[in-house]
Amino acid sequence: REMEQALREAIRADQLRLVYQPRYDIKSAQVYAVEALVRWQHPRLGLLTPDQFIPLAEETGLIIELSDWVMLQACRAMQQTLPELALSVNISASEFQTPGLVERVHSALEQSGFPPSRFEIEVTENATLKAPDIALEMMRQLKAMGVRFLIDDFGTGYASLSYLRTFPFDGIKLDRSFVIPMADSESACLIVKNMIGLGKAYSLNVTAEGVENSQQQELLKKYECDILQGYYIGRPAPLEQIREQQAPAV
Ligand code: G
Ligand code: G
Ligand code: MN
Ligand code: NA
Repeated sequence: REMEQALREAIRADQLRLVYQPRYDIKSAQVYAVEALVRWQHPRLGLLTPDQFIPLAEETGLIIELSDWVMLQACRAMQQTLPELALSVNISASEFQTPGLVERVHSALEQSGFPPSRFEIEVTENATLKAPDIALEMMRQLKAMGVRFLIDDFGTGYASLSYLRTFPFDGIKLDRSFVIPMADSESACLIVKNMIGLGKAYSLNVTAEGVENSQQQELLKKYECDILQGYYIGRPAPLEQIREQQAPAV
């Protein structure tokens, strides 16, 4: 419980940090959006990654405060630094099914002046399992504001295909475990090609995660993937660094 108290304080004492990873649009040949990823600059333990504290935040309910901080911070920083790009944030499955998310998102957007039409929420396939009615109603309300929803880590969860019809998702992000083996496996290529086709058949925007080299990039272009994300495109970094990379080369 010591860690719980420490996390509670971290949120208030400004120990959380955000890094951002670019998402590159193939058609326009430009970075289209960034994904915000949280870190904890712990005074004794150093920089902690989400897997070291998000589970605790979920168990203790602190995830609500943490997410509010992430959403407001990311929206404000984007408005100041890269106002032309879209922004995606991760919302935990447990949080997705709690009432109040609509108001909380609305509040972050309003306080920062960030346009809802450039705001995207990433959730895993399991996010609607426990309370599908709450999830569906919440999605409808946020979509009416212009917010978009993406399925994160697509292909690794419990979703059936009917799921894609039931919930009004706008896009899928193919999990990197499918993308990484593409360079040396024909069957991996065939699977990714068909996952992209499946996404298209449901009119979903398709992001490939884990793009680590030019081979994967070329194949994904050939398969008409929409958006690329991964170390080859850009590593998660502070927003100022992303902006510098965005500047035209001279
Ligand atoms: O940031 P990293 O590259 O280590 O991401 C690890 C995991 O942590 C990813 O699955 C990502 O979805 C999750 N994650 C990153 N930032 C947040 C956040 O702000 N909220 C939640 N709920 N999960 C996050
Ligand atoms: O689950 P989510 O997609 O939100 O996870 C984001 C995580 O993926 C972060 O931990 C980030 O550092 C990591 N990541 C981003 N790009 C790559 C990549 O090209 N290869 C690998 N192995 N991990 C990546
Ligand atoms: Mn994500
Ligand atoms: Na992912």
